[in-house]
Amino acid sequence: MLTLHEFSLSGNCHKVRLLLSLLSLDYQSRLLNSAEREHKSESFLQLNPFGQTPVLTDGDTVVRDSQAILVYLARTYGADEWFPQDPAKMAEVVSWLAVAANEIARGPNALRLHYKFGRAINIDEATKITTQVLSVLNLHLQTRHWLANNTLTIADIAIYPYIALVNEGKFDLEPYLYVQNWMGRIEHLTGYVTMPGIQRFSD
Ligand SMILES: N[C@@H](CCC(=O)N[C@@H](CS)C(=O)NCC(=O)O)C(=O)O
Repeated sequence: MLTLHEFSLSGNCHKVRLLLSLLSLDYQSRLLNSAEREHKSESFLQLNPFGQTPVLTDGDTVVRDSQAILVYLARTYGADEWFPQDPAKMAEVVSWLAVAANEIARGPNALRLHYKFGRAINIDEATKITTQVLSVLNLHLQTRHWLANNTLTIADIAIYPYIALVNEGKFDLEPYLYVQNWMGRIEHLTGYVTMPGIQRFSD
């Protein structure tokens, strides 16, 4: 049985929920109590010594980190396209997973952590990174439907949640038309699931 150890308001957890749903996989949710700092408890640190969600368990297999979980689910349960074995195609997907772990985390995610949850951050720096990553995404998506390999992959799933939640970070997506169109395409996928705070661009 798949178990997702998660926070309900986490975009990193949401990307896993989204892929689980798109792949029609049954799983149980194990919601952690952040107020009681359950993610820093002895038992949870056994699963992830960094004390962070999401963690996925699949029988005896334990996978921490949202990007790693997407890779695991795609290769174990999905069609090859989700995370292709062809080296060049795989590298293209990984290049976007790296953006999710770096620029998205330091930009859109940081702004939301500040404005929604009160985290102290460098607002100018996070705004600059967010503006840059959205400009790159918008240009990239001007001539493409999906981020990598001209098909839906875990790159799209890894990048989507914190872009769709960036309005909670007081950042306006209005100038980024091609990003909006891409978000609309994701919202139309069979099995798409949303979460509180997500801004939708489909009708
Ligand atoms: N690189 C990790 C980041 C995970 C992360 O920052 N998780 C947050 C929730 S979105 C968390 O558990 N924060 C609690 C903490 O760091 O103490 C991933 O992508 O899974």
